[in-house]
Amino acid sequence: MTKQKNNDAHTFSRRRFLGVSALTSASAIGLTTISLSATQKAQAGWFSPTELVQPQAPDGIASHYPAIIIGSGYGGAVSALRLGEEGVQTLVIEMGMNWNQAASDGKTFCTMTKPDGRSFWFKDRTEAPLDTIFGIDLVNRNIDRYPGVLDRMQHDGIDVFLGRCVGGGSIVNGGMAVTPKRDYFEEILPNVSSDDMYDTYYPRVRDMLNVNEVPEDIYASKYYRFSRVGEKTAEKAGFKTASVPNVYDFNYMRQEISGDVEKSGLGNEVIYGNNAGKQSLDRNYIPAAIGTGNVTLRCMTKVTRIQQDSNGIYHLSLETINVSGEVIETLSVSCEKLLLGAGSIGTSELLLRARETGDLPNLSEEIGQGWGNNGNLMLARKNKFWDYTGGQQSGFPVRGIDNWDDPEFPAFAELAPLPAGIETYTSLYLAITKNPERGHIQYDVATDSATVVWRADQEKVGLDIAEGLFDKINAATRTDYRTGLFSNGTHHSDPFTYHPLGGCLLNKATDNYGRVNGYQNLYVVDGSLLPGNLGVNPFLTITAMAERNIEHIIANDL
Ligand code: FAE
Repeated sequence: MTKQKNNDAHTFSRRRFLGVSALTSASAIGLTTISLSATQKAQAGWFSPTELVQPQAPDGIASHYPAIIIGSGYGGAVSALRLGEEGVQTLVIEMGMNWNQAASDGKTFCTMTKPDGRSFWFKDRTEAPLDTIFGIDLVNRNIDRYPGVLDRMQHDGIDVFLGRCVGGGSIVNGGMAVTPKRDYFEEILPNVSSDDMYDTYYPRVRDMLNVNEVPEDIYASKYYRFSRVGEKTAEKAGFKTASVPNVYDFNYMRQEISGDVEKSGLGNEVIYGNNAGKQSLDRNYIPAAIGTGNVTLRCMTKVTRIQQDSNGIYHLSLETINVSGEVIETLSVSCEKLLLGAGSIGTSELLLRARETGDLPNLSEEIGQGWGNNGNLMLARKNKFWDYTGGQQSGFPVRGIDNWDDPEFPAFAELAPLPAGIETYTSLYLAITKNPERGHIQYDVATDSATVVWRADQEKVGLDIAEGLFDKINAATRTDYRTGLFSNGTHHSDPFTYHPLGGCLLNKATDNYGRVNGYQNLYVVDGSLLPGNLGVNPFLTITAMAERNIEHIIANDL
C-alpha cells in the first residue's frame, strides 16, 4: 500500500485535474477501465516506477483488490476518494457509461426538449415524468436504444427513476442540496450524532460539492419568474417558503444570462445530464479519487453475483456490455473489503439475491425492508393570467414551500420549473410529503431481480397531504389544478419517485456505520442505509453519511 494522505487544497486540485484528464481520455477512446497511467503517477511523484506493480492490459483490471466498491454514485464516490487517499488500491465497478466525450453535435448530454439515445438507459422512447403539454404529445420522443444516463424502472406499484452512469444520480438530478431539519434528523436517526453531522460532515460535503444559493439578481431574472410566482401564491395562502441551495454554479448561470457562455442550466439540460454549470460527481469526488493513483474505475460493467470463500475473500461475477447492451466479457474479481454503493434498489437487489440463492446465507431478514419513496410526488396548479410563469425557465429549483412542521399537511414542496418554451401559466411542484408508509424490496427467483412493493393506499397517504396543502393555495388565489401534463388525466403524477431510500437500514440491516450484519468486511455506503423519508432531497445526507461512515471504517477496520 502506498500512503498518500495529503489533503491540502493544492493536492486535491492536482488530483482532480489528473483524474479529469484520465476520465476524458478514456472516454475519447472508449476504454471501460479508467485509472492514472504509470507515467502520470510517476510524473506526479507518488510512486517510483519500480513500485508500479500489477501490470494490466490496456483496458483490463487486476483479478484481486484490497477493496472493491460497487456503484459510482454519492456513496461510492465518497468511499473511493477516502480509500484512495489512504493508499488502498480500490476498484470501483459501475454498470453505466463514462460521460466525458462530446457527440457529433458537440455536446456530451442531450437536452430535455430534444432527447435522443443519450437520455434513457436502453429504451425505445423517453419516459419523462411529465407526459404532455396541454394534453399534446410534445414531451416524449422515440429514441435509439443506448446506455443513456437516466433509467425508469417499473416496480410493483411505483416507478423509480435512477442515474445509470459514472456519477450515478449526480448526473441526472436537479442539484438541490438540502440539509434536513435537525430535529427531524434526530428523530429518524437517533443513534447518529447530530453534532458530528451538522458540525463536520454536512459542512464538508457542502464544500466538496460546491453548494451555493441563488443570488438576488439571478432570482430576479425572467428565468426564475416561475419560482417567484410560486412563492407569491404560497404566501397568499399563509405558507412559508425557504431557500433551496443547489450545486449548480450560479456564477456560470449569470454568464448564461448575459450571453457570455452557452446556455446549459437555462438551456433545458437537467435530467438527461448537464453540459456545464452543475457540480456533479464527475467534476469533484470521482476525478479526485482517480487522481490519488490508487483508484481504478471500471464502467459498463455490472456486478451480477457476490460470493465469499472460506478465507472471507469476496468474489464478484461481472458482465461488461457494449453500447448495444450485449455482454462482451464476463469476468471475476475478488477483494478483501466489499463496499456496496449501488443505490437503494441496486444494493438491496445484490444482497437479496446473495441471501436467497444461498451465496451469503447469513444476511439478515432486514435486507429489503424499510424502503420509502421519500414522500415524493409531482403536482401542478394553473395560475391566473397575470401570474404568468415564463416560457424560458431555469432547470434548477431554488425555493420550496416549507410546511413540514404542520401536523395536518406536513410537506416540503419544491417550486419546480416547467421550461416548455411556451407560456403555460403553470406552477409545478416536486413535493416531499411526510408519508410514514414503508414498502419493501423482494427478490423474485424466476426473473432473478428485485422488485419494490408499494401499494396504492400507501401512495395515497402522500397525495392526501399534498392536496390538502395545494387546496389551500387554490382557495386563497381562486385558482385550480392543472391537468394536461400527466397521462393519467389528473393534476398529479402516477406513483413515481426520484428518491428511493432504504432497503439496508442503518442499525437494522447494518451496524451504526454500515457494516452489514452477518458478515465481516462487507459494507453498505449509499442511500439504502437511510430511512425511507428524510423530509428533504436526499443526496446531501447520503454524501455526508458516507463521509462519516468511511472515516470510521478507515480508522477502525483498515
Ligand atoms: P446512486 O447515485 O443511484 O448510484 C448508484 C450507482 O450504482 C449507479 O450509477 C448505478 O448505475 C450503479 N449500479 C447499480 N447496480 C449496479 C450493479 N449491479 N453493478 C454495477 N453498478 C451498479 O446511489 N436528490 C437530491 O438530493 N436533490 C435533487 O435535486 C435530486 N433530483 C433528482 C432528480 C432525478 C431525475 C433523479 C433520478 C434523482 C434525483 N435525486 C435528487 C436523487 C439523488 O440523485 C439520489 O438520491 C442519489 O443519487 C442516490 O445516491 P446513491 O449513492 O445512493
